[in-house]
Amino acid sequence: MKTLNVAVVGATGAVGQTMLKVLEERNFPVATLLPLASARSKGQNLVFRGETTAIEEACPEAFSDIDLAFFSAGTDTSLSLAPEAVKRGAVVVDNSNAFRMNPDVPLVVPEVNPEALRTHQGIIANPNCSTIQMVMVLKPLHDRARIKRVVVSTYQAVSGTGQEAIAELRTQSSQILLGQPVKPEIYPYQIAFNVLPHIDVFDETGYTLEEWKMVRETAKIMSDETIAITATAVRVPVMYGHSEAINIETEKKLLPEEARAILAQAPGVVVVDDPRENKYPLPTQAAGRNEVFVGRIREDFSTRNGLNLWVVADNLRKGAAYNAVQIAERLLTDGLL
Ligand code: NAP
Ligand code: 3JN
Repeated sequence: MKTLNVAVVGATGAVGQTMLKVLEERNFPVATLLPLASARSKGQNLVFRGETTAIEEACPEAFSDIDLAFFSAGTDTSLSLAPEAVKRGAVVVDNSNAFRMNPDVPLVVPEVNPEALRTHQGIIANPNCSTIQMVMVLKPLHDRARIKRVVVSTYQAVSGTGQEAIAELRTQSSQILLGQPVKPEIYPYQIAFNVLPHIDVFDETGYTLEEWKMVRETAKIMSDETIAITATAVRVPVMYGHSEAINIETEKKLLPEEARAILAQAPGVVVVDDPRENKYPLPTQAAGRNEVFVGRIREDFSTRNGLNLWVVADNLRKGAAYNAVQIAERLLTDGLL
């Protein structure tokens, strides 16, 4: 089996740390691992497959001997260093928004559009976490009944914002329970015991960039501009696991039991839908898992061909690191790396 020199850029972050775990769990054929981060982390150690490895500062020369680089250090780092890595012969799987809508860059969820990988020119983009878990459920239903419109509201965990936000929720929760004042630093308002209808930046339309990512990325991944999508992205005081309430209208009638049967067959999707037994997907149960969970599948009686669904996934795994490793696995098996 071919083994690869692998770099993880952003190795100290919430996504990067999950990436290392997933690479180990999947027994990915890593010959050598190069953990990269900012100058702040240079010289610190981390453990991969039981071996202590020193973190290096990400710079163009770091990619000289690298075959495959996973990027999870933000858009600016991807914009400046991903082309440098490609120039030096590496294939890049990028977790940021930097290249997602670039027509020359495949935007891939392996269960949905693996064929897009065939045309890659060195960089493959991993979609936004909220998009990934949504298209995992939409695609099989679209193939059967053609989705005309999607209305989605998200309930996104703080781990989507990174390590500092995880710490902020922990600190604020204990401060509030102890009756102490809280000082928001990462979010504009207190996140503990609160709900913020604000993820990423607002634009002149009144929508946030996170909401637009869900709209634009879904059209690209599903190769279909005809599906009307509108999104409201909300941050909730959950550590791990994004949830989504999704309403769809289809061209052909799809009964809840038909949708349930289609989704039960869909790779990477698990149906958890037995309301009489109080069984439905929960972020606490999705955390640490690679699958996308769907339940509360029910008819929308307010329209002719409508369905409501509740979809939950671990945002750091299927929403980021696991999807990225799946892309790399697929590149390997298809001889594209
Ligand atoms: P995080 O926990 O804050 O970690 C940020 C990581 O980036 C750290 O390893 C940090 O290194 C590194 N970094 C920051 N500036 C750098 C620089 N100039 N050069 C090299 N490394 C640098 O954030 P996260 O949650 O892991 O997210 C990281 C990025 O992944 C996000 O900005 C986003 O682009 C992407 N992401 C994608 C999804 C998705 O939906 N697919 C989800 C979450 C995040 P230090 O520790 O040295 O500062
Ligand atoms: O907030 C979340 O739940 C997901 C966050 C994703 C994210 C965070 C910072 C920068 C992204 C992303 O993946 O779109 C980015 C970015 O790359 O723009």
